[in-house]
Amino acid sequence: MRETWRWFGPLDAISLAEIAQTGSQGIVSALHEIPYGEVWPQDTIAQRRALIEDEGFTWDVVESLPIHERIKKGEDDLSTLFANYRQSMANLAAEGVKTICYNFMPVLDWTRTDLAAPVANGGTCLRFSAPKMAAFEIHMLGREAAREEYDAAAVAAAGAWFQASDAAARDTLLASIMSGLPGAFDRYDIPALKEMLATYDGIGRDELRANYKRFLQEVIPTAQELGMKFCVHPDDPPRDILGLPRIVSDADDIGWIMNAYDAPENGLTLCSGSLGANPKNNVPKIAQTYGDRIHFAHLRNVRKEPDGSFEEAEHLTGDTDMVALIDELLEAQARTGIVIPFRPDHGHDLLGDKDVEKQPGYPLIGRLRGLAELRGVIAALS
Ligand code: DNO
Repeated sequence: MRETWRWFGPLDAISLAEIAQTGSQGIVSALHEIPYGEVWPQDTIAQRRALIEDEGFTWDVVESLPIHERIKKGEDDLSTLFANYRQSMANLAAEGVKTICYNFMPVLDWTRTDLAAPVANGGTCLRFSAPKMAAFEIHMLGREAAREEYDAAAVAAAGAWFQASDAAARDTLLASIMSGLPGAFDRYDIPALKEMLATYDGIGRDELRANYKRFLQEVIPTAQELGMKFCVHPDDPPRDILGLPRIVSDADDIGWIMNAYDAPENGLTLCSGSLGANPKNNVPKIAQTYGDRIHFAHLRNVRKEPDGSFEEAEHLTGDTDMVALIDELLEAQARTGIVIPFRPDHGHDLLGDKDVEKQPGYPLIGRLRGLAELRGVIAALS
């Protein structure tokens, strides 16, 4: 397996020189500054690539080449957006960057309610509290239907949290929920989020799947011509939120996607943290079933709670058997002969991490600790 590290580009608080000290060989990056739906120019890609290669790395994976909301909503005339997407693919391929990670989550990317929940030995982690998310949906957005969508204990706790909260606590919750949106994407306030959600009225699971299939039909043939690999990132959390359907959450969903365009270029980003937060998922089993279509792996762990909450655990603790999972990924590699790039996904904020202004979930020391542990497992199993 090839060690990679996510670098958000020149604005990342963590420099490539620092990343070099982690021992990673590859970089995962994206042109976050370009608004969704626009073409990524080849010269801008070339500049990013030069920065990466000048420090001795290779640019292994694009994460993400984002999909415009209009595509997810399946609007009538999407020809310009699809053409732009294919042009960005061609420009990336011309620069030798051929693996594309993307997601198909409507409106929000990964969602957490707490960005700095304390962990036992002093660091902090990212946390999804079902009561707080329910409080946000029911009491801050006024989405009464959410009462039926959360565990009864979580709904009761949501009311109590909301009653006890002040404006600052509610603002912090909104900011935490919005912080999964990377780069150039606008953050929403409550009215703007309501407006955005309303544009999804009438789009259920079947409609979203149809729109996703249409996207695959538009881009996978181009990926085949260009020798590129696509790998969808699972939903995080892997459940419906905000009344929006989510269709990349479990093994059945993955099976549907792989069949929707049955070609090796239509693959999966095996994100153990996202998939591991759904109690239905056996992550090593998913890796075993779809191993030949896994083009990229995000390795981290979560600890689930009965009310639907979860928090990010250390890489080797938590609910997913990381050793069994890595064993499956190594098996897949042995079968296909193709090396799978992976990155230590989020880490805890440890030691000096708290003093650095960085992307939530992406501290230097916490991820370095995760990488070192994963590296040990890989070495032992190899
Ligand atoms: C979170 C990440 C996601 C991921 C996108 C891929 O830290 O794993 O934001 O990059 O969902 O499109």
